[in-house]
Amino acid sequence: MYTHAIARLPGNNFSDGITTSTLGRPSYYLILQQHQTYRQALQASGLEVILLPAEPAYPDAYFVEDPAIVTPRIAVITHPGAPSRQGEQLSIEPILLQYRPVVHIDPPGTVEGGDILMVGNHFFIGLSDRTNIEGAAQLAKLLTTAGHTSEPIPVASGLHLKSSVNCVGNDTLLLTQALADHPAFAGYKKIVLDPDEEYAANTLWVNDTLLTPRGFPRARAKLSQMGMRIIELDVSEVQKMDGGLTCMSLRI
Ligand code: CIR
Repeated sequence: MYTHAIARLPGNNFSDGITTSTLGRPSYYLILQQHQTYRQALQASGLEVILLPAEPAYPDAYFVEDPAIVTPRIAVITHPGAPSRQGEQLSIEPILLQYRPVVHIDPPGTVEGGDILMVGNHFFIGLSDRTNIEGAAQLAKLLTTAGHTSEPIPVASGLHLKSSVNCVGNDTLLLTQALADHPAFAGYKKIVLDPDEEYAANTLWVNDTLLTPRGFPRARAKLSQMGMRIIELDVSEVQKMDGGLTCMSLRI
């Protein structure tokens, strides 16, 4: 069971962050509201939320999932692959030191937490524009030392691995059609998303609750088979910045 979540307020320059989206200019007023509702959903899922102040030098820093990876045994401080995000990890480290032994990814290795999918004791390490082979190799070694297993998997579409696949409990993966037949996921139960609802792949499982983006009714209906409480959240402004529900917290 998770007990805590680290989150960070979006800054008023959050729209200067990296995005490939064509959904329009995001609203600061709305993202603050959406972030607050997200924190309330984490609290309703049983977590104490540790809220960090915005980091004006890093407009993407509220996507706290990327500069660190927390496992039940260790916290890995990453070296993010996006140059504008390198440095976000510095203010996360002192907080994680209170909860886990901390280890590091060092350059030229790059890793972003959005590429790291934990399923029980096993970790899928997405190889993407943000997570390179050197970073993945460093991470695999750190995970092995901590008693975890891992394997690399290429990210063929989307920003990060977890843009397309997440674990929603009970050895079940919620994933896109493109990943449904991937041999790496052969041993798992699967919920496959409709092509026009792929954004819902970024659903966050927290204890006995699933936090899922609002506006994807067929995904929601499929998720109901998990027998968990489902909280739908409007993350329209987060999506405009290429982010989603998993990205905005580190669960501990
Ligand atoms: C970026 O491009 O780095 C941010 N605008 C979005 C990061 C989203 N993070 C995630 O999926 N873990």
